[in-house]
Amino acid sequence: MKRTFSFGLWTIMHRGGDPFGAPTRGPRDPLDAISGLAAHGVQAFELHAEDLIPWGSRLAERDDLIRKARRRMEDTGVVCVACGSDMFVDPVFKDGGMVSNEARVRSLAIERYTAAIDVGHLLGAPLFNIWGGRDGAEVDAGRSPIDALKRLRDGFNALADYIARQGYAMRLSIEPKPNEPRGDLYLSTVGHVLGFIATLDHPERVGVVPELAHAALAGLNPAHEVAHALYAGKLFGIHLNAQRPLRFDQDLRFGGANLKDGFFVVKLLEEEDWPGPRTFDARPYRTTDEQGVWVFVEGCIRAYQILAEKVRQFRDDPEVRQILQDIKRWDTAEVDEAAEPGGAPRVFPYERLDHLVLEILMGTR
Ligand code: XLS
Ligand code: MG
Repeated sequence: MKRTFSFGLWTIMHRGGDPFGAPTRGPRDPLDAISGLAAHGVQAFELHAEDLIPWGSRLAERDDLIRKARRRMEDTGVVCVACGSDMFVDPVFKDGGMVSNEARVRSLAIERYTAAIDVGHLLGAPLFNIWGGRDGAEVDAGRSPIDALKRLRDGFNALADYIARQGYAMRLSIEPKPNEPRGDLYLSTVGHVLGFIATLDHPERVGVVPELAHAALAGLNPAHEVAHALYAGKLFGIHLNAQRPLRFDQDLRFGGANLKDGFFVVKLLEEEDWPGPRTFDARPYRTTDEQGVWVFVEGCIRAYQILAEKVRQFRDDPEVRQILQDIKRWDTAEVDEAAEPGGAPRVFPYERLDHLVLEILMGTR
C-alpha cells in the first residue's frame, strides 16, 4: 500500500513562539509552504482555513486565495486531506466556541466553522476536523458539563447538517485532547469522543482524529487510543507527533520521544492497512531556523518509514514468529493440558518478546 504523508500547514508555518517567548522564525507564506512540502516529498496537507485565508477577509479575497492555492496544488500535485479552523486564537471564544454560555458566541462559532467548511470544500478536503481548543473550562461552577455536552451535540449536529445540505463530499471528525489551553477540555480522549458521537443525530457522519501527544497528556497508551478508533470504524485521521509525560503540550517531532509508543502506533496502522494519510502535527523546536523546518519535515517522515521497516522486521523475525505462534496455540483447546488448573502454570515469554522489540528498535538484531 502506498502511504500518503501529510503535514498541518500550521506546523511548518509555526514561528517558534511559545507562552514565554517571541517567535524565532519569520512568517512563511502558505503557498510557499505547499511548494516546500512538495519539494520534500510530501503529498498532502491539512490546514486551518485561517492558515490560508485570514479571518475577516472579504469573499473576493477568499476566492482569490483559494484560486491561488488550487493552482499551487495542481502544479505540485499536493492535495488537501483535511480542513479545520483556528478560531481558538480569537478572544471572542475565550470561554468556548460551541460550549460558550453566550448564545451569540455559540452562533458565531457555528458561523466560523461553516465558513471554514466552505473553504475545505473548495480545496477538495474530504474531512473537516475540529479540535475545539476552547471548549473546556477552568471553573466548573460556571457551566454544567452536561450543558456543555448538550451544546456540543447541538453544534456538531448543526455542522453535519450543513455539510449534508450543501451536498459536500466531506466527513466530520473530532480531535480529542484532555487539557491545554483550557484547564480541562470536555472532549478529552478517543473514548469520550466515541461515546459522544453515539449521541449525535447522524453518528455515521462523524469520526475521530487521535493525536499521539494528546493521548500521552491524558496518561494513556496512544496505540490503545488508536485501536479504539479503528475498532469502532471511526479512525478518520491521525496526528502523529511525540510527547514526554507530565509536561505541557510539547508537539515534538515524530520520533523525538517515545519510540516504543510510536512503533506500536505504526504497527497498528500498517498491520490494519489503514488507508488514511499519515499526518504530522508537531512543531519544529524554537531553536530551529527557517531552513531547519525542512529537516524537521524530513525527520518526521523518515521516523515513520524507519518504524514501518521495524514493524516488517518484527513480523519476519524467526524468534518473534515462533513466540507469537506459541501464543496463538494456547488459544486452541488441544494444547490446554499444559495450562492450569492441574498442569504446570503457563510460562509467558513476554520478557523475551519485549526485549526483542528493543533489539529490533535499536538495530542490534
Ligand atoms: C492542538 C491540536 C491542533 C489541531 C488542529 O493541540 O493538535 O493543532 O490538530 O487544530
Ligand atoms: Mg492535532
